[in-house]
Amino acid sequence: MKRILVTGALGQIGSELVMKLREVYGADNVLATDIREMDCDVVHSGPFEILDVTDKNRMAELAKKHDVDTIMHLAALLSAKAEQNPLLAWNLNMGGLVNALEVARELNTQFFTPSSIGAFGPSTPKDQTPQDTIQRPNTMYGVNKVSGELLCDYYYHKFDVDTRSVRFPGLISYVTKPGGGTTDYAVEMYYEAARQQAYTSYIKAGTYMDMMYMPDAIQAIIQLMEADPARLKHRNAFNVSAMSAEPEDFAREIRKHIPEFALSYQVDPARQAIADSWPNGIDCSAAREEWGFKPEYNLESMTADMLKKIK
Ligand code: AKB
Repeated sequence: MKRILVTGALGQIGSELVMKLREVYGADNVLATDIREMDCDVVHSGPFEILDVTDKNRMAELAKKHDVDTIMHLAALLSAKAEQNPLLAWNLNMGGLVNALEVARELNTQFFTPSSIGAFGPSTPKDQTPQDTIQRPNTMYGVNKVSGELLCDYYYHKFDVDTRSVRFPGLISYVTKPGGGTTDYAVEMYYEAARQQAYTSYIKAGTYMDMMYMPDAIQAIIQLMEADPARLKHRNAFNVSAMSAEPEDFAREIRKHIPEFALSYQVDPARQAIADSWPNGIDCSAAREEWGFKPEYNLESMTADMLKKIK
């Protein structure tokens, strides 16, 4: 049985991951932490503590107090927000990560932190982007993610910390909205389709990016952390994705449920530039071969479920 500390537990991934982890490992075995407190299931269904991830002493104190053997470090600024405030992103994303890795090293815990398709850049092959390839991102978020992947590998090789990670694509969820990302348009489109049958996209038509439904993302984290380490040739981080899609693909699928749905465009150059620097679609064969990654939802089944749940 694991005892897990989750940082950024009230964020887009955390709010669903914590609930699933509590179901699998028992509510008392999953300590949720975040910089703020909210009136929600994560706070009420098990242990919760306030934690600013730049405060390493407090993180270590909580990890010891709750006797954790696994750290899942999620607290981070997303791509668009990071571009608006690069220094804050560096301090939070890298400062938080190195603190969490240090606590993992001191307490000899297992460690997970998400990387992203943002770890790729304009010189990366755009289609079927390989697991091992050029990573020269031109965004602060991307710089953080590549540095994070290297740092996690370093802690694995140098200190024997059992670090594991995935490169998440845009994550679609009806529970908690993302904030400050580039792929957020897809989530917004579903909400606006349900609310007013229309959406204005800040990403232009024809811009393909990888996407995945949140239940598959949560399942991937649990599966990777439970995987037999002897099978892992890679660690930080595995390509994972369930679909490559552009705005018109979402609109077409939504119209099967809401025929009058109208999609228009008002492109945001800052977020479009980030999207243009990312792959169209990544190759996930290493994740499939090394730990059995197998997403359940495609664009069609995800859209049907999203619209049903939002309504
Ligand atoms: C973002 O858009 O910043 C994130 C990501 C792909 O990492 N959703």
